[in-house]
Amino acid sequence: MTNSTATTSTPEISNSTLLYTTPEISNSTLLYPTTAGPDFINQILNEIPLPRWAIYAILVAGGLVILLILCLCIRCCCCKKKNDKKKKKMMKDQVELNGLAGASTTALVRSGGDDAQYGSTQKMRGKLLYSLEYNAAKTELMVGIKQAAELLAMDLGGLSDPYVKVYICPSKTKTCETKVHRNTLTPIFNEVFTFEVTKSVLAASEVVMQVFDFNRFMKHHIIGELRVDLSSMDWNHVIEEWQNLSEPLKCELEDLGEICVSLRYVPAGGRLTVVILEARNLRSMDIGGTSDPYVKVQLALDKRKWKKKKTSIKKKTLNPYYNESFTFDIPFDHIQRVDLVISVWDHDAVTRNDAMGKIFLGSNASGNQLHHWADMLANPRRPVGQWHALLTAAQVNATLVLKKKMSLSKMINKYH
Ligand SMILES: [Ca+2]
Ligand SMILES: [Ca+2]
Repeated sequence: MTNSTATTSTPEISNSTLLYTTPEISNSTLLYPTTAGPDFINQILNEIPLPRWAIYAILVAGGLVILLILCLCIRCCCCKKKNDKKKKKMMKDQVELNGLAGASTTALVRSGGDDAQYGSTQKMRGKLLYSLEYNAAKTELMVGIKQAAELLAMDLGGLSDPYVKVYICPSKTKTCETKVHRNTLTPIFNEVFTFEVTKSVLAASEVVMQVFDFNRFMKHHIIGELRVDLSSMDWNHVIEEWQNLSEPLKCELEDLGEICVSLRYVPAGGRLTVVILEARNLRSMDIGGTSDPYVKVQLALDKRKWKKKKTSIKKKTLNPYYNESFTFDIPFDHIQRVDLVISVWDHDAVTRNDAMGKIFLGSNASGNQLHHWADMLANPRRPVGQWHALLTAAQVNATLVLKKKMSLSKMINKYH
């Protein structure tokens, strides 16, 4: 019973209350938004204590601001995409330029991983055709470097940039180099180098011919070498033969370190700018395994000492960074008569400064040094940078014998 009354009474109560209350509530709140939108907005607008025109103006301005922000966002996105594309293109161009490392026009673009030594475990290093001739009357030995073949590839492209270094052992007073032949494994050199050697010294000597791979911004790697014993030669006729290159004797690779130099010549103004950039793997000259290196930049005119400048001293380092620039006035008609001598010295406060290595560039130079000088002349106004392996002062002095400095009065008479 209770159940039935409960069920019957519930609808009544609910009907009476719900039906009665809902219209009232809906009249005031629920029905307005759905059926009378503009009135509702009007009501809101009426509650704002501002004239209508001001409200409309604010709304329009707000809309414009939102539109403007949207436009700006879209533009930013587009610009970013464009910049990304540009960056990618620049990086691609850079990589392409690096690929050309060594081409004189892109000399200042540092080549990162252009070259790499690989295949060094291979037995075949290539072969070299050389000639030997001795002139007893003149006590001169002529070493001809004719050509090489089947050389080992040292660069990533599967090629090498070979040149040959020639010297007589054990005297080693003079080192000669052929020109660099780029991107080839079969270079034809056809160069002859003359060494002054007495017959008795000749009988106790050997000629060393080392084939190197040139790299503009990296260490030059040795491809292979030939050592020919001169003691038992029949000098009655010219010797000419092919021989296979062998692995270089490790103990004889005298490494004095390297120096990076940039050269720039402006013919119109007659100005030569030499920038001593940096050196690396220098020899230690002091106790403690370091040195205090500085670099001397010397100019010679007609093989006579002319002008001289020095970098600062870098204390306790074997890899000094200088980036110091020196400018010399050299008229265009003098430039072919100039030799540029660059030497690295260890500074000592108490004892005499020691020579650590030397090179010279100019039209009298050979190999890499001549190559760099020629590159500078071929690219006027453009700085051309290159690494050079340092030689001993004795080696350089034997090739480039400089006379004493010219007196000022003589110089004035000669050039004015
Ligand atoms: Ca190379
Ligand atoms: Ca020192």
